[in-house]
Amino acid sequence: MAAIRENILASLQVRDKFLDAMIALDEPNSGVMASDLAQFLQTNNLPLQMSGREQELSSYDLFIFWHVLAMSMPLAVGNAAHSGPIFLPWHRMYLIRLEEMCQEVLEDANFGLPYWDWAADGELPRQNQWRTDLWSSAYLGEARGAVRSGKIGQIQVRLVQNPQTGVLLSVEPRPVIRDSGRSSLAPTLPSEARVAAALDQTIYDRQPWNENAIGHRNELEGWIQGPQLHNRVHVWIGGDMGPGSSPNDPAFFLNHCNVDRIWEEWMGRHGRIYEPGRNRGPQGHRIDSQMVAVIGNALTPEQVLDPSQWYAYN
Ligand SMILES: [Cu+2]
Repeated sequence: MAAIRENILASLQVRDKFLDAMIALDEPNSGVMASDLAQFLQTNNLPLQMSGREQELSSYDLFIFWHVLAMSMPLAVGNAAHSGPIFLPWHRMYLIRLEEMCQEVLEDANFGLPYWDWAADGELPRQNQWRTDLWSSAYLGEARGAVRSGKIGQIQVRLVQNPQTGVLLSVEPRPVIRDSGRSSLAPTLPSEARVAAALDQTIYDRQPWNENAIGHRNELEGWIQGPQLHNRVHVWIGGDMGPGSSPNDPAFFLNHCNVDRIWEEWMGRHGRIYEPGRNRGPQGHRIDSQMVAVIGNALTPEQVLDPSQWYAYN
């Protein structure tokens, strides 16, 4: 049976399960050491450097590693997970694998990741946007500063990407850090009108397939007059949501689940159509390109275009 993905504010049960799963996955008991990842990068000649303290990592940390790695793999257009058509399918695969891991630790095969409908909060007055229930100890904890309250207060950050050098650092475990609503680039959350504009786009993606392309993917990723939508939520939260290690903040998954939900809505309206197809468009972004995977089998955009075998949105 497929999982149902719900609004995190709509179900206390889903909220609790999500937070419990985050904590459980963050236990540093994966059997993988920081030096194992550094070794893996070297052996496979991958374009990512890693340094810092030796420590055992959590399963959660492997998702951080995966995201940073994909982001560090440049393609003719964007990278293996961003700034091109692959952005939406790659993050869909990534969330599917996280959802599966949550289901395992929760022993609940029907658990679905929750989403955060950020555009609803984007309609609030600016000063209220970072003071909603979501940023309380019952949900995600503090909107600003070190997150020490509630269940997310237990989450430890161990892998951080240096935004200047791109190096992935294994650091002394510390809390998640946020700086919500203080960025001059994104003083407010995305608006409903902006989501509607992304849904109105009739083309999924098109040439030049990058941050300048006119289409649904680029509207939703948020480069057009950016930061908008997905990008804007990263910038608005700030702190750990900034660099490539942004999945360190569980808010990352709520953001991306909402992004994926909007993409689903778009496909419901315009058809399950992905561009570019086979043998055309930039390498690594095609419908039959194998996406970069650290956990689970590498899938293609074509294989995730219809997610109904895994989940549906409520
Ligand atoms: Cu990403």
